[in-house]
Formats: sequence, C-alpha cells, structure tokens
Amino acid sequence: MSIGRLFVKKVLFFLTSLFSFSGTTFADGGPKPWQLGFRPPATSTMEKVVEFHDSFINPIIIAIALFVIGLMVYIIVRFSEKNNPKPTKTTHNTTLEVLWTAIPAIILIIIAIPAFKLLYYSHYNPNTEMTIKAIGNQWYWSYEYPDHGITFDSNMLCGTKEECDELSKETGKNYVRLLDVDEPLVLPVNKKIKVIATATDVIHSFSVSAFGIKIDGVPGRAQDTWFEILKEGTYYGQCSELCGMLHGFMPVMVKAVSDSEFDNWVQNKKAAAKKNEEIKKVEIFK
Ligand SMILES: [Cu+2]
Repeated sequence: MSIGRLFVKKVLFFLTSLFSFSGTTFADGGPKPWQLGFRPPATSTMEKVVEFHDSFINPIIIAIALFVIGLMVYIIVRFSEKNNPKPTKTTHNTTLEVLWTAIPAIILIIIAIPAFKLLYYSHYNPNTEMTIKAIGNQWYWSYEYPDHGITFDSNMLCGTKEECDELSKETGKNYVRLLDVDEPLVLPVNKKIKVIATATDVIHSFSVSAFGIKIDGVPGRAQDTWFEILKEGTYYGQCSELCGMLHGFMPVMVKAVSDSEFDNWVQNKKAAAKKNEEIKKVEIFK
C-alpha cells in the first residue's frame, strides 16, 4: 500500500472512531465530534478544573498568543528588506532582556498560586466518607471496598464494533466499544470518596476524565486522591499509564447511583460472595 493511501486510511479510521460514540449514552455527554473544550464536569474537583481553565488559563494563553503573533507580524513588515534597507548592528539591550525574563516569570507565579491551591484541593480531603482501592493488573482493574468487605475484578467486555454488536444481540443491551466492563465500579453520589491506587505488576494509572482525577497505581506503593460525584449515571475512564501490550483494554467504568441503590448493590455483592465461598467449601470437602 502506498504511503498516501495508508495516510487516507488512517485519517478515515480516526474520523470513524470519533463518530463511533454517537448514539450511546454517557452520563457526562461523552466525547463529541469536533469537541474542543472539556466534557461537562461530574465532580466538584472537575468543576474547579474547568472554571480554572476557562476563566483564567485560557484567557492568558489567548492574550499571549495574540501578542506574540502581533509582534511577529509587526517585525516581518517593519523590518523587511524593503522597509528597513539598512539594519542596525544592535545585539544587546539590557532593559529589554531583563523585561522579557521578568515578565514571563511573574506570569508563571501568578498562574502557580491558584494552580497549587487547586492541586491541593483535588488531592487532599480529610473529610472523606468512604474508601475504595483501585488495583491495576496487566490488564484489568481490581477494586476493593475496605469499608464494605467487597473485592472484585473488572474486565473489558468488547474491543471491536463486531464484538459489541454480537454481545448486544445476545443480551439486548448496548455496549460502548473499549469502555464497557463486566463489573463496573458502583459508587454512591454526593459522598466524598477516597481512592487508593496501587498495582500488582507495572505502573498503571486510574483516571476518569469527568471526575478530574488521574492517579498512578505504583506497585508497592499506595497513593490516594478523592472525588464527590454530583450526578447519577455511567462514567468512563481509561488506564492512563503505558502499561504493556493491552494497555488500551483496561477501562474504568463507574456507575454512580443513589444511596439506597448503593446499599442494595452492597447487599447483593456480599450475598453472592458468601454463596461462592460456600460452593468453594463444598468443593474442598468433596
Ligand atoms: Cu494499565
């Protein structure tokens, strides 16, 4: 295949993958074709991140970009060979050099102060109400609920459109390619939840973009962050640290539910675990 045709094929693949999400229901709206900004935030952390970006960082970026473009256009016109046939031999200007070092440094400090505040807010909360543990494995997530005594693995359901279609035919449900899992992380809304991330083999990263969290799961270490989901629904994330061959196939799927639904789910999970334990015991005695 020629390079040109390969390029066209790659672009087409990219475009179809952009549109392949349409029709499925994400609680946070999901990614949209030609989307530029963030998706709607689902936690107080992400609300603050979006606010910080939209009303603080972005205006600064746009102002600097316009200033630099304007300066370049001015220089190109004003100092062209036609308009400035005899260039000066100036090489240094102390005032200018001090200014173009000091002004960017001051801008960075102005950005750093609210950025550090937000970083601290998003990583530390002493008032969390429950804890979950996300353990990265090659290549699936295991979840533990230490407060409720629940542990389970979460595996991706379908990786290609054909696989998802086939599964849909069998079960009558719709599945999101590369994102739906057999056992989602079920969590209550309006609760401050601490996530402890770790891993068993290599470094993974637990991340859900609508929650504004991304935390590395490092073998032998436990790192934590927190979030509070504001709206019920299904949210998706992906492992965000290159962790090997199937790195793209270990999604995070979170089902945010009401308190009572969460309690029901906990009871069902516990009952199922007890049943499994009994079956195991019977098998051992056989
Ligand atoms: Cu991973």
